[in-house]
Amino acid sequence: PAPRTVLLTGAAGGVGTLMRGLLPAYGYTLRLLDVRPIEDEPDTVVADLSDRDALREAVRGVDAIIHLAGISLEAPFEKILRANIEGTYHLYEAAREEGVGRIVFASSNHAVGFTPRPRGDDPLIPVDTPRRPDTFYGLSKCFGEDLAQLYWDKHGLETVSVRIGSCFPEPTSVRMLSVWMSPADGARLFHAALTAPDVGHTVVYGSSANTRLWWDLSSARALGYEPRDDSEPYAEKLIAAQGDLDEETVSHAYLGGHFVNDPPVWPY
Ligand code: NAI
Ligand code: 15L
Repeated sequence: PAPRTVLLTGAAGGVGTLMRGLLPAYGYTLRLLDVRPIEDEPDTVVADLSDRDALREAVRGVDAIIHLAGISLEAPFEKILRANIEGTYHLYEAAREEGVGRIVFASSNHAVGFTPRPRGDDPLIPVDTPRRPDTFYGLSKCFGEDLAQLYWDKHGLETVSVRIGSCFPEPTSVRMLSVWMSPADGARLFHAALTAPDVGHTVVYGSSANTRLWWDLSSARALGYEPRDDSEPYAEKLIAAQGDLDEETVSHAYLGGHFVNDPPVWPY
């Protein structure tokens, strides 16, 4: 049966807030979890990913989990270790113990951020390109994908790992013209990831059908995802303001953009 009750971790964050607005229209009842309380959402489980008892209670009875919680930028290794590596492990253990069948894991393009971006007629980057994290943050997403594979092979817990590009209301940089995932397409992709049959552990890129796309969306489309948005209408204005990507600038050379040399740092 299609999942109906879904635990959304990281529900107070940017993507979590967007998905709280969009996913109920697909028929889901959302249970929310975050270390930060959410205004007007009194039923949020306010808990840290290190709190195994709280996680176990939060996952009890849900059909699936969308796991967004964690540090979403670069940070000292010890912080990444606690929130993203140990935290994701604790969530998977809670899901296994409570018999949850599927997790949609918010991986990131930064798991492959040191992959040179395609230029000219280069082929799109496939989903099985060797992982080349650009930060400790990206490294933690590599760990999450491997953890997901282990829990599928060993415990039959399914995961779709979504290497999200940039999920924001609008693209705000020239790089984002290639990697943008509109919120509406994000909801379409999460819905496909929750409902496609027999996913085992599947890795997909998460973006809209951008004219300037860098990676191959075929594994996402195989889940039934049909993106409807394209960043191209934003191109002229962004390029006029920022200049086009060039051949010399390091932060223009790789999928991960400025994460390779000047990553934004987690402020907490
Ligand atoms: P965000 O930083 O806005 O939200 C993350 C949320 O997780 C926050 O509300 C935070 O309070 C919560 N959190 C952090 N540590 C926690 C802990 N130890 N226990 C419980 N909750 C904790 O990030 P955003 O942009 O919403 O991203 C969501 C997820 O998607 C993240 O895992 C991020 O790495 C991933 N992602 C996001 C992209 C984007 O374009 N926004 C791109 C690629 C990946
Ligand atoms: C990410 O993984 C970050 O969580 C998000 O804040 C954006 O910076 C995004 O990647 C990106 O690559 O633009």
